[in-house]
Amino acid sequence: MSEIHAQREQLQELTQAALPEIEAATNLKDLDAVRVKYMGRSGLVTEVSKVMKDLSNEARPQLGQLMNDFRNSFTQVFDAKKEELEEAALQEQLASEAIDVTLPGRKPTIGARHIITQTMEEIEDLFIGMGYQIIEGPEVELDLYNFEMMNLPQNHPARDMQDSFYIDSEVLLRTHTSPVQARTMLAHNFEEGPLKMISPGKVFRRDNDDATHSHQFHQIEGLVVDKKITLADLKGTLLVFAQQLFGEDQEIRLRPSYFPFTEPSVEVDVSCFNCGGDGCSVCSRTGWIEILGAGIVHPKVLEMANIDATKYSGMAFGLGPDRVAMLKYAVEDIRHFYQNDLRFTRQFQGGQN
Ligand code: FA5
Repeated sequence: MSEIHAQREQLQELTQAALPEIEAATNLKDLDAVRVKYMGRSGLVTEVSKVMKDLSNEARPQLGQLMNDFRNSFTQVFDAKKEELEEAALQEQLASEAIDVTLPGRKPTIGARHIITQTMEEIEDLFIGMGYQIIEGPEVELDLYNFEMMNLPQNHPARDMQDSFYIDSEVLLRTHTSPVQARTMLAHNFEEGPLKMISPGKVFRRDNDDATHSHQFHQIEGLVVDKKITLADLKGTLLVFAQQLFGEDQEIRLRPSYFPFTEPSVEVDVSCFNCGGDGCSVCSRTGWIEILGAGIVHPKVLEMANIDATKYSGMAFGLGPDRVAMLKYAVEDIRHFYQNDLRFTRQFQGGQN
């Protein structure tokens, strides 16, 4: 009897057992378990090969050949089955991930520009059309620009009207956009032409919040410095502004007022959008609503910015776009703008993103 008779029989039995097991596997995991069982490092075929070291030189290659034959037939059937199961798994995955192209799409949520932003951009466009440039200034500002250079020295009583949030004794959150006037005047070269700018941005005051006051709100500063600027230029400009924003029939009214940085100073009212001037609850029965402060730039302010006040004069205004938006869209409480209530903000989407 041959030296490797037992191994030959074992391998035949393994072949007869392994091939049906491969065929019976229904998924890749079970199939791999069959491979490990027969061909793994401590699998059944390795067991058979353990006698190899005790065999004669003639028998050793013979057993090697038999084992190769087993491996070849195992691998052939195994690979075919693996391919078949992989294809089936792929088909299953494709079927489960199928996209129904006839389903309606999911609409992405698209935000829109806030109504205050829209209002400010409308005002900016209007002044750009009149030849103004837009200049922005810092929200954290020096006392020097916010007050001193606006002719509001330390301990000036008018500082009380703009109580602020101080960072330290020199630095504060700006209380108005007027400091941009000082910064721009200092930087302007009049040999290149007159100065015409607006400056939109956020301002902060230690005001108690109510229907028309917020501790953080917006202003748009306007400043023109040239030769022979008068109150007539200011009135004409503000009338164009009011009529473009609120309608051709809009009238404006200038009332004497006081700001330390303008002389004379005025408060500007527009006729009430709600009653057209007859008097109603929106305008406290006066027919008018205040939207901005303005005036002729005080000569001291020009001089502090190194501008010769005997040669040049200026007009300035500071308007509140929050109040403008309240008037334009009949919003009865300024706090609505800042509460992020989607039922409110969605009313102003108007297709503008
Ligand atoms: C000023 O702030 C001046 N700097 C405006 C100015 C500029 C005058 C240039 C002359 C020349 P006043 O404090 O009045 O002025 O504010 C201007 C506008 O800001 C007001 O008409 C109003 O529309 C708005 N405003 C003021 N306080 C608040 C507040 N707490 N909440 C919302 N809007 C406000």
